Amino acid sequence: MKLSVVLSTHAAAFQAVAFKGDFEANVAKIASWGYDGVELAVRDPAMVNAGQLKRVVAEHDLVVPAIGTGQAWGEEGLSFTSDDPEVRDAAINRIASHVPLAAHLDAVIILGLIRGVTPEGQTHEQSMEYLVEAIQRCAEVADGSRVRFALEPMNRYETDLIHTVEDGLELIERVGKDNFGLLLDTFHMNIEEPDIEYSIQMCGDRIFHFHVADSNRWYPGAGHLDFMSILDELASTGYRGFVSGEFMPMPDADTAAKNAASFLRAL
Ligand code: LER
Ligand code: MN
Repeated sequence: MKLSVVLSTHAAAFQAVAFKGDFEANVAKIASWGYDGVELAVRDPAMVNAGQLKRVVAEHDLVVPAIGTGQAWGEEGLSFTSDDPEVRDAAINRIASHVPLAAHLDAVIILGLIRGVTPEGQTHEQSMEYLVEAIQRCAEVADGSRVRFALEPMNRYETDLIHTVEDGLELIERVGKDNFGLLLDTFHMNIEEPDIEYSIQMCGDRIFHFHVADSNRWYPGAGHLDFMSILDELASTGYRGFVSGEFMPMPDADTAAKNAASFLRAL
């Protein structure tokens, strides 16, 4: 099992990003705890130096399995499903601008909060149409490259759009692109999936990335999810990607990341 943890390249407001701040020092610490990779939360690729970033990560024998994009929603309000066409275009262009960075790092591009929420006065179906079109346009930008996109089903308190694997698989059908799949997150699954293991099985080879946090969104081992069973099921789908820690910095970021690595390695 390859392990990574989420690291923000800039200070971020999103609480479940354990590490923010000094990039190089954080990469060194994460490597020292036995991780194989760092998942990067990048608000805007124009703000990062891709070559330097890859060098720092490689110096610590790490790779970047995935790039999170949700800060563009959290901090700038960019959304695939806005009722303002300029905002939708800006969101699509921002995600498209991640493609060269993702190609450089061989990383999956995460589509999480960038899908937005249905605005007042807009129908759910209209949002779904915008969402399908936005993903198709992004996927086309990456045509001919190895870059893939993973949409994350998320719990009902964060968005009204795509809560479960079943919703995600329907969306995959509508989008109709091979480079589009799902990111499953045990925190969201614990809230929304009728049966976590069954949903993992259903998603099968469309699992492009995997987030772990426990039931309380602390590090795995700090709550009541059955990670032995969940990770067994994940392995049985043939998934050979990263299991990536996305949890609260509780009691603090270092303790959380160290405990997550030792708990998951012991399994
Ligand atoms: C992002 O990966 C995530 O899981 C969301 O809960 C962000 O708000
Ligand atoms: Mn997540």
